[in-house]
Amino acid sequence: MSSRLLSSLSSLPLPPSSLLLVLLAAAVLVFFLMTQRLRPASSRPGSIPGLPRLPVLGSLPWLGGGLPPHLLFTQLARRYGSVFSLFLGPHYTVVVNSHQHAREVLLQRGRDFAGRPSMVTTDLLTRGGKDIAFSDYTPLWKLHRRLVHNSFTLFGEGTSRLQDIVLSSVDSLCAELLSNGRRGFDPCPAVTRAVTNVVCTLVFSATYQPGDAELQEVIRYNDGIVQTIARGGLVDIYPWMKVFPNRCLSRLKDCISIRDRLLARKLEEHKASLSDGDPRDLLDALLQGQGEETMTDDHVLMTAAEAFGAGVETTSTTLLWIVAYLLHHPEVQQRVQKELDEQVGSDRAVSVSDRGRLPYLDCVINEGMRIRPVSPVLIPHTAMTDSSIGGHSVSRGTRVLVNMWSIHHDPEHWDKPDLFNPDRFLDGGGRRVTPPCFLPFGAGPRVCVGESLARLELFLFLSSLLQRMSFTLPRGAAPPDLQGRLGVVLQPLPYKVVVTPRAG
Ligand code: PLO
Repeated sequence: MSSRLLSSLSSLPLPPSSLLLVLLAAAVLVFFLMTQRLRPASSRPGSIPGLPRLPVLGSLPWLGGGLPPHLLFTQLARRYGSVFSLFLGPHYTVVVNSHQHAREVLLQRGRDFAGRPSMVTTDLLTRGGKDIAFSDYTPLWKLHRRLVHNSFTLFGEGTSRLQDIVLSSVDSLCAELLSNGRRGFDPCPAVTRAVTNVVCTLVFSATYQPGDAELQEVIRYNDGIVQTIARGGLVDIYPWMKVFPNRCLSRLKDCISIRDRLLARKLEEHKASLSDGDPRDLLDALLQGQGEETMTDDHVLMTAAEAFGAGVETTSTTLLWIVAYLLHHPEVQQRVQKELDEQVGSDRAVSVSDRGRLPYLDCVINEGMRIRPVSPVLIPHTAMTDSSIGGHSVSRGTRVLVNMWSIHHDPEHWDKPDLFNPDRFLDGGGRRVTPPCFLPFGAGPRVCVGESLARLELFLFLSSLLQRMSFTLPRGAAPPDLQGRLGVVLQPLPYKVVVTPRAG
């Protein structure tokens, strides 16, 4: 989240009234400057080296320059060391850039650092933390998370539910992609629609035809949240700014109320037709598991909304990154297709049980998530007790940012980290290996609750697509830009493909 806080700082999208306030703050600051010397972020002996800071603004003036946060932090780590500190406005924040320290924060002392800071935009999104991803660590959260996890297993591995849903959606996705003929087109809308459809079926049993009005509404409000939650930046650092008119914040509120109307309708429909039998979808499973006092309707709704949002944004983005890399590396695409031809053939659909036989495809998915992690800086953690990182003491309330980007591009652990090379996930004997510095879903108590569902979905989508079609560049077109754009997730810039059916 705070990736976006920072990225928005370079452009300072402020309404005039806030601008006035910032100017005032700047005046106060000049006064302080004249009376005080710059202090580094933390000047106690043994403490974490860090950026300088000013009153009110903290280290923000040193974070400009237009680089997105994951790259900026990677650069700062070269200067200050792999663990460094800074002040985001008034908030003392430690940035962790190596996998050893990330493991300390996420795993070894995972409980100490399992808290979440409260932020204006995410509090709005989640009705004050009644979700899983952004909510603080409490006994109720643990219970809630366990329930969600159990509900997910009803659809994931060991069942054919997800497979049936993905495969029926892939059919229409293939038809849609192939309908473009030899013309180059942007695959993003079709892929997003297909993934949205799968997630809607999973969460509320809704399946939509292309062009369905409700589906369009869902896509539109989700898009609005993605764009605004990525821009409310300063409000999340200085919560008092929410009292000033803010275009992004009001758009976010509008989208949230559209979402809420839709969700409330789904909830009522589900409650009216709920039975004790097998849950039809995630919403049923949550309602059935709802203990009277603890899990309120708000919790159920926020969980469903979040499962939906996370499911759509992360999966579609990962698929689009992988396709972008396949356009750069046609030899990788051919090798995946060769594996598919040998292990599955073209007469039947790929199934979950083929996964063990398709190691190279798995490596391609892993390499996609390594080289372009959808969450290059994980959602901020906070220290719930006094603790330590790398032998430095860290006091309660400290915010901790884990820079997954620098961990996934660390040249000490990855040979040529900028090269897309799925073979790095195979050992000499062709067996799959998972290096310790590969953590695309985070780790520990806050690890992504949808990890196995996500892996399964990526596998089913990608295998079915590559079994039936090939992706190539339009004639004369340059291969896709791989820099990406950081919003709520790291997305590829739009690019064009030509899709050709495979024989068989
Ligand atoms: C995406 C837009 C939705 O409308 C709301 C939503 C819920 C959960 C968020 C997701 C958004 C973006 C990706 C996030 C996910 C929770 C975990 C995931 C942040 C904002 C990542 C990548 O950490």
